[in-house]
Amino acid sequence: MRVALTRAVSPAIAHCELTHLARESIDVARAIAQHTAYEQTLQDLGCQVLRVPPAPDLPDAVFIEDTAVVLDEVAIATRPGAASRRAEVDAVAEAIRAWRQVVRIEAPGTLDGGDVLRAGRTLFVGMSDRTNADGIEQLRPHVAPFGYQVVPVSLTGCLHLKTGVTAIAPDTLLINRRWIDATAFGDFTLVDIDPDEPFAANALRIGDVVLLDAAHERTAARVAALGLHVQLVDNSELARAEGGLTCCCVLVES
Ligand code: CIR
Repeated sequence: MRVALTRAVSPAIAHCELTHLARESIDVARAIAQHTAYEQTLQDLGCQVLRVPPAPDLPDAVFIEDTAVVLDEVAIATRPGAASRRAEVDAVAEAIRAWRQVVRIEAPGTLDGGDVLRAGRTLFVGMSDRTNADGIEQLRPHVAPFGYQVVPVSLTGCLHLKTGVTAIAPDTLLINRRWIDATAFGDFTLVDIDPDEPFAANALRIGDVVLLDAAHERTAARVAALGLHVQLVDNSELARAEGGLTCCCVLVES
């Protein structure tokens, strides 16, 4: 069974962290409705959706992906690069303990889950403003016993690695090469996003279905043309908080 951990949209989301976007007003009711529809989509695709207890005082808590990296063998509770987000971690780690041993990234290391892209036994890790070298070095010994290699990736102009590259099939990555250094991905087929849709590379793959933000229909057409099964999800409000589709769940194969 596949569990998708999610967390409610905070009523304080207007105070979210923003790095590369200008602050725009967020329609909280609409954000909640879109998030509920996203959870329903995950459920329709066979996930058991479980909500971690809400954290109304933590504006970015809905972006649960950043708090944990869950592998088949172990889970890593992160230490987010934004200090305002560190209090999000404990409740998520506690929930994950039902399925996995949980290890932690400790200070001075920082690591955001949005910077960790798993592809087979490789963990590509974005060297972003949120994830530092110490966090990456702490990750290595946590995962090496299970055969994972950690490969740091340079990025510029976007928040996290997965803002600019995600897997849409086992050997295929969807990428924005303006933001992500593609040289790390030599063994993969790379599919470029439509250049007019810079945020389109954040795809969430559930089984054989590729979820994409409905705002990125040109990129969706490119992915569908590969013969992949694409489904569109409306994410207009959380996109204003610099969040994409991967950010709002932590998947646990149980
Ligand atoms: C932040 O800046 O931390 C949030 N406003 C957005 C986090 C998005 N998470 C992700 O890309 N994994």
